[in-house]
Amino acid sequence: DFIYSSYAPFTSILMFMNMLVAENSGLVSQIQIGQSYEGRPLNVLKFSTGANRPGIWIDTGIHSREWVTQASGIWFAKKIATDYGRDSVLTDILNKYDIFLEIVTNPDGYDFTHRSNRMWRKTRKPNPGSSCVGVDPNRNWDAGFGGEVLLGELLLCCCCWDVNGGGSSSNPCSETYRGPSAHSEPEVKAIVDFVKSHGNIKAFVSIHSYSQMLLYPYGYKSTPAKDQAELHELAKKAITELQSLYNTRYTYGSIITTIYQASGGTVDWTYDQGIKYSYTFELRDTGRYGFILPAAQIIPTAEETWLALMAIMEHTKNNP
Ligand code: 0X9
Ligand code: ZN
Repeated sequence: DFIYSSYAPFTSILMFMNMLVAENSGLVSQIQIGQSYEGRPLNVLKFSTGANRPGIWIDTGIHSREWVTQASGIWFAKKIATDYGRDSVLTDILNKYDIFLEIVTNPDGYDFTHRSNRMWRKTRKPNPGSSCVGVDPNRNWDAGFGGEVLLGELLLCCCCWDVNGGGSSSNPCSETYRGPSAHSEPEVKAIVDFVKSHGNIKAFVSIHSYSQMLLYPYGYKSTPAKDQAELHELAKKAITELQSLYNTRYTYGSIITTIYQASGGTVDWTYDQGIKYSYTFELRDTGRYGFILPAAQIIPTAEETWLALMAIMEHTKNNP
């Protein structure tokens, strides 16, 4: 059986997904929404108990080095398959909503972190005219793409905004390189096309590490989201649930006020598409181990995060 308490390479995760589908064929299926630059499948697990349901989306691993997120995604998949028909709250959610889970959202990067460079974050597409590889897939979305110049920056720094101002970089060698154009990365475009063609996604949760934060839009501008009050209250409830298990403390708030300005981010785009419950998690820890979180923390991290996800999904279900 699959070992949930260790970090698995890409091919083992593909085998895990195939097994989960084979063992739970009445509940779980697999959709390939596209392929990565290097040709790996972009597979999404679909948990569904009926036709024409609204959807809840969860992705992990869009930044490849954030290994606890892909590992938690695997645990969530098993948890959903196990709890359906046993846990009344999850059963109720799945009787009304489909859940879509993309575990390895940046497979080329993930494979690279296993083979060559454990700290690789970006995609693996070459950049013409540069020896540096890859785009930050969390700066590549069409939401304030390229960055909005804040008033303070305008006053203090009238010419440097294109270097890194506005929450992304134009330099292909930067870890926050936004890419040549919005949705230039196939890994991002595949999700964009999926969300648009589905047309009825009600919650979108994009999972990163680390910092122990639960964040909602916006990241590219300081204007509050129109649902800020509700998003804030729900974030508070979700982190309270999370903390109840192992006393892990989270901060929460909008991206720009809680972490930093980040433009072209995933959940800003989904929110502007009309998906009200758009959230980003930053899982454990707060910096002791950072991205290299010991494998002994995978299961506790997944367990506590699941409580927060359940709070978000239940609220989504109760507020159609
Ligand atoms: O910088 C990022 O992309 C995220 N932090 S991380 O350490 N995981 O790289 C935070 C960005 C906030 N989220 C969005 N803009 N969606
Ligand atoms: Zn990240």
